[in-house]
Amino acid sequence: MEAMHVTSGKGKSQVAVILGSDSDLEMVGGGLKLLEEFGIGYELRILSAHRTPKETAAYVEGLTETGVKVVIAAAGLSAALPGTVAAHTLLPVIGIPVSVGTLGGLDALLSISQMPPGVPVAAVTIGSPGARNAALLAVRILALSDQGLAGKLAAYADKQRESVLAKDQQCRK
Ligand code: RP5
Repeated sequence: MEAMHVTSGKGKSQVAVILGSDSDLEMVGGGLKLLEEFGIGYELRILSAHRTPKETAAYVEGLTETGVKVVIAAAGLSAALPGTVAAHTLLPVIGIPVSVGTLGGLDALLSISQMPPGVPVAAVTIGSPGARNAALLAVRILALSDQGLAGKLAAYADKQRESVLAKDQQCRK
C-alpha cells in the first residue's frame, strides 16, 4: 500500500502514522483529525510487525531520508509494532494500545509500555483517547522547534481550559 500523504498545513509529512491493521483505522480517527487541525502533514501506512515484518523494517529505516520527525504506531493484541518501529529508527516513537480482543487493550498497553531499556516507546492511553494524546504529544515534540505550532498548542490548551471552566460555572448556578 502506498503511503497516504496528507499535506494540510506544511506540505511535507512531519509525522508517520503506522497501523498494525486497517481494523485500527476507526480508532485513530480522532488523532488524525487533530494532526490536520494543527496543520501537520502526515503519512499513513498499514504495516504489521508480524504479518509484514520486512516491509515494516524497510519503511521505517527509510524515514530518515524524509522530513518525518515523529512516528505514531498503533496496534492491538500483542502489539509488537511500536517496539519494532523503535528498533529500526532513532526517531521518537509513540505507541497507541488498540482496544481489541478479550483483554480490551490491556495486553497491548503492557506490551507497548514494557520496552527493554535502550529502546524507548512512549505509551499513551488505550484506544481513542490515546490516539488523540499521541497526536498531541507529536505536536508538542514538533512545537519545540516551531514557534507557530507552539502558539497553536497554547491556544488549544486555553480553549480546553475555558471549556471546563464554562461547565464548572454552569453546574455552580
Ligand atoms: C493487531 O492485531 C492489529 O493492530 C489489530 O489491532 C489486531 C487485529 O488485527 P486484524 O485481525 O483485525 O487485522 O496486530
